[in-house]
Amino acid sequence: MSIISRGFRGKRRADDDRLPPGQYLVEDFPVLSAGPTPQVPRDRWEFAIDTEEGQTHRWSWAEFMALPQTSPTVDIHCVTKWSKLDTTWEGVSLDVLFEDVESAADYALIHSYGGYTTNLPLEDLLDGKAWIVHRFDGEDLEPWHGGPARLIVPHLYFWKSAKWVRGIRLLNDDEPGFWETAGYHNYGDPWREQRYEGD
Ligand SMILES: Nc1nc2c(c(=O)[nH]1)N[C@H]1C(S)=C(S)[C@@H](COP(=O)(O)O)O[C@H]1N2
Ligand SMILES: [Mo]
Repeated sequence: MSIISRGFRGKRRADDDRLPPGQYLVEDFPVLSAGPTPQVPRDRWEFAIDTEEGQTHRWSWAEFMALPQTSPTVDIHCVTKWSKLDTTWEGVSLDVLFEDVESAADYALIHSYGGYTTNLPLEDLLDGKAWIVHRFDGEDLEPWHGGPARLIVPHLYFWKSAKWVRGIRLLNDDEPGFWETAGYHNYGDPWREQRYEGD
């Protein structure tokens, strides 16, 4: 066995540990959108969190950009089976956005410009697990990847990472979103291969 092939296998093994069951690695960045790309000018962009008690917390683009920014590096896993390692983003942790939000809700329904929705337990957005990002790989987020800003929740299948995010509604009772209504798994943990309802 040559040194080169041993080195290659060594790297493959390391990456394989980071690959959930049934996934393959890609180097490019595929685009998956259920509809046309909404055009959202930054001066009309706003983001809102609505609580189950009817309180609204709102940010303009300028207010959002003035919040503390972080640069997560994460692996992402699409239910169509591609995974991409070490993607680098810049944006605001949901922990920052939820700092002044009082809520006893257990569930969140994410809303996007263009009408897309996706649901998840509120706790999956908190404690350093999710961000609203506006830059990818050192550049402003391209419109087809969700710019001006998108959610990323990398520990769940990538359909939970709503592009063109507009707001979050907090709910006492879970409400399925776009793909969850269409037969995809309600939670979508890639490590437990929760692709479809019943998995
Ligand atoms: N608003 C919106 N967000 C979305 C989608 C969509 O169609 N609309 N597709 C989801 C799916 S299925 C995936 S895999 C990722 C794709 O993100 P990308 O196009 O940047 O790769 O976005 C998710 N977020
Ligand atoms: Mo996807």
